[in-house]
Amino acid sequence: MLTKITVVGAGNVGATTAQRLAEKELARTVVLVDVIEGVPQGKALDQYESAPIEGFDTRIIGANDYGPAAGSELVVVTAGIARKPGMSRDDLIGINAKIVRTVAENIKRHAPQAFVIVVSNPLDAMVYELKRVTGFSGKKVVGMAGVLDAARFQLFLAREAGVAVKDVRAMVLGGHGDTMVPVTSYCTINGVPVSQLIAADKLQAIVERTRGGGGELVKLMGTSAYYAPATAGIVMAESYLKDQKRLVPAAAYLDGEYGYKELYLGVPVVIGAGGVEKVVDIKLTADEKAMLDKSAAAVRELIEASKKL
Ligand code: NAI
Ligand code: 2OP
Repeated sequence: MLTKITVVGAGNVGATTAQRLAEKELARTVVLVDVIEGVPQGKALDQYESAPIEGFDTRIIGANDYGPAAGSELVVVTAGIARKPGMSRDDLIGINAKIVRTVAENIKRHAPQAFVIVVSNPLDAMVYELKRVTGFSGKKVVGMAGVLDAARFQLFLAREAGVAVKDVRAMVLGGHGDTMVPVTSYCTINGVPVSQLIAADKLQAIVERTRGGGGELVKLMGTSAYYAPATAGIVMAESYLKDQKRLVPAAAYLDGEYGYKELYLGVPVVIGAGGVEKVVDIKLTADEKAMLDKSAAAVRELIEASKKL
């Protein structure tokens, strides 16, 4: 159990994340920080009042400043606006780049030792921005997207194949956007290549649904997803704090791996007590590598655009 975890942004993803961190007793204290007066304090108190019922001893505090967050060992960044119907993740950049910069300065000042998981969109550009402003090493700053995208992929595959969700293993790499790369060559159902169990046209339809998975939910709810995103962030947090060394797809800082330099992109990584302990270089088919190149180019364009804001 960590002493203190801070979640920045007390909106849908942030509040859900704080609640799950507390219910799982992953820290002694969870701090929820947001700019809206009363909201982080209210949500924190409301969640804390569920402790006697749920039976957890983690304290939840809400704040509009970073005083209570001082010395946090883990910070999850969910601050920023979410998509509305008709918007792409990239449309958020003008507002979210400035928000993430402010958040980064505060993390640097108040939690300089923290491992940081960025969730805010457009994910790959925002995690790059957070690393740039904090000056933290790539091992200490990671972006959450691949775990979520892979979970969507796994669920759709399991439903199509008529098998248990937990028997499906799948990987989604690349940027968290329309160019993401669901890697079918590494997709198995308990070791059986998925191509043996699902017809090619059905598989392609599932790949497309996965790529549009975030948009599907925005269309239904009028805002973006938060239950599965919060759960995906928790998996990464737990791997860090329990030194589980989970191998998961995540937006990691690349310094030559996969042929890319000074870029954040979704790749398989090992997360343990050292943060992003390893970027795992896997072999891809020529088609998959071409899709990853295309995705990397789109992310780089977004990073350059965010630098100019
Ligand atoms: P939301 O609108 O419910 O919450 C965002 C919160 O951030 C608001 O409460 C707002 O007051 C707060 N905020 C704004 N500026 C801030 C600042 N400077 N410091 C602290 N807090 C600040 O949005 P939601 O649904 O929670 O989404 C948050 C972000 O996460 C969005 O950018 C969304 O696109 C992204 N997201 C990313 C996912 C991923 O897979 N990487 C999945 C789901 C959401
Ligand atoms: C998602 O994929 C909005 O990025 C978020 O649901």
